[in-house]
Amino acid sequence: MASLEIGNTVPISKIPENDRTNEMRNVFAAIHKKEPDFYVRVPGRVNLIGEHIDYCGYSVCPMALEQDILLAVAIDDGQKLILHNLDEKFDDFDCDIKDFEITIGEGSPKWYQYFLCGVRGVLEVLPQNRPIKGMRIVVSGTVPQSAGLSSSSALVSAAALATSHTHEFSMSKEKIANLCAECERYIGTQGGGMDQAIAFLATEGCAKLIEFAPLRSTDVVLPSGAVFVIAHSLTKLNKAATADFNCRVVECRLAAQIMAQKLVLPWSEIKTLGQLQQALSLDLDAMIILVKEALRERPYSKEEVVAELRTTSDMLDETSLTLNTRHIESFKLRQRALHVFQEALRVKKFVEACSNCSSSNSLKTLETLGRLMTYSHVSLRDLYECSHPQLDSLVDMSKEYTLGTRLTGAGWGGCVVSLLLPERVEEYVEFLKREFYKGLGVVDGFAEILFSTSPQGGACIYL
Ligand code: ADP
Ligand code: NG1
Ligand code: MG
Repeated sequence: MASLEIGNTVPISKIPENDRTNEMRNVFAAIHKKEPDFYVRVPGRVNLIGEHIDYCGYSVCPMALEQDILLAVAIDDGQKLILHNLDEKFDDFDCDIKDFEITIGEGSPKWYQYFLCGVRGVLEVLPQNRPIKGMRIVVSGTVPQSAGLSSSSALVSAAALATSHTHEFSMSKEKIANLCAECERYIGTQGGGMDQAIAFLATEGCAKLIEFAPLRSTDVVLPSGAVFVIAHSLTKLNKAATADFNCRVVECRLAAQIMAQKLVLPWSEIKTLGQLQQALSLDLDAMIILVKEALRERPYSKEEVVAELRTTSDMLDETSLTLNTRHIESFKLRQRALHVFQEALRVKKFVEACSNCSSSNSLKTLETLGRLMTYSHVSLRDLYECSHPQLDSLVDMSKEYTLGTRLTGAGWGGCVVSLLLPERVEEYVEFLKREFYKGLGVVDGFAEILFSTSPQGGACIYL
């Protein structure tokens, strides 16, 4: 479909007519007695390789999914934000758009709090004299939730895009992606920005190498015979409901800071392993050797970290920990840092293999990519400890049919992504239905939990 793209901003095109958009229009009309003014679409993503390294400053290689968050939006002069979700498990919500709090308590945040993160992010950067407008919104989401396919960022980013379009405040894709990465942190997780970046910067037909600080994206053309299949382990984790995610962010930070201290660098200025590498001007192989020399295998107690850094517990809370990780007493540093540097190397090799691929070496290339994906999973399971027995079981069962399989997204449940040759897809899917899902009592509804996928485009606005 022809689209109007001004510079590097989110494209605007005509709303596609299909059952879903018709349902949204009808529900919207039934509730609000009028048509939406515009729609916003933001996709979920599958990360092919580069897991848990974006928040350390390292590049990742995701692609956008067909599954997305779609919003129908009408601008509301009454300055109210009124939300309705087509999924009945999500309650209606409304508030004054100029006066709301995002207070995150125990357990999973409420769904609308993700939405409010995106609204807040844009309102914070609106020019002072811009009148604030309300929005009436109907939400339809098809990204599996808490499954590592980035439903949270699709929702936060859709909310931000709706708010910016309502206020005629257009930003470059990079700017709004960075803004969404920042404002999703109001939910409590200290993510790195991969999800919001691919949500805005994806283009149909290729995966992306996403680099950070400054945010950049480069096409990664996948070998022509590559098919990616996503399989849900039927376990889930809401990443903001526990301290697991932030604990890993903090372990990487402490690893960087203790290594910095040992090398007589100003450790409190170093927040990520990437910053440490930059300060040392070493390559990734040298960083791996350094980790093995500087950090021991046995976990560090908080007391030991404090002693290594010649600081106090209160100071450590301030410089290095998040609110929800201050109670943690044991940190694995060597394992987490090794995963990060080795995974960063795997991303480089994955992208290099794709760019060196030609018709004469495409099978060899696919085997290389699959091997890198499998090694990535082993590292996430053993060094990073963010897998789940059901993910591991899916990975093990997939070996016979796929070139490589790994957990995707943050883990602790959720989905695996497999690389396959086209001729093996059907038998693999049938095998999983029979040998994995049937044993768990699932015999239908596979469209949402077991599907092949190809790289889709990024966020857009429909009129
Ligand atoms: P993910 O791996 O999918 O990003 P998260 O734990 O980060 O998982 O976020 C999942 C949360 O995002 C859900 O519990 C819900 O609050 C919110 N969410 C995602 N999709 C939707 C949707 N379609 N409607 C409402 N809330 C959603
Ligand atoms: P998911 O699993 O989609 O919530 C999270 C982070 C990413 C990245 C991956 C692990 C957020 C919003 N997303 O994704 O930044 O760190 O885990 O590679 O925090
Ligand atoms: Mg998420």
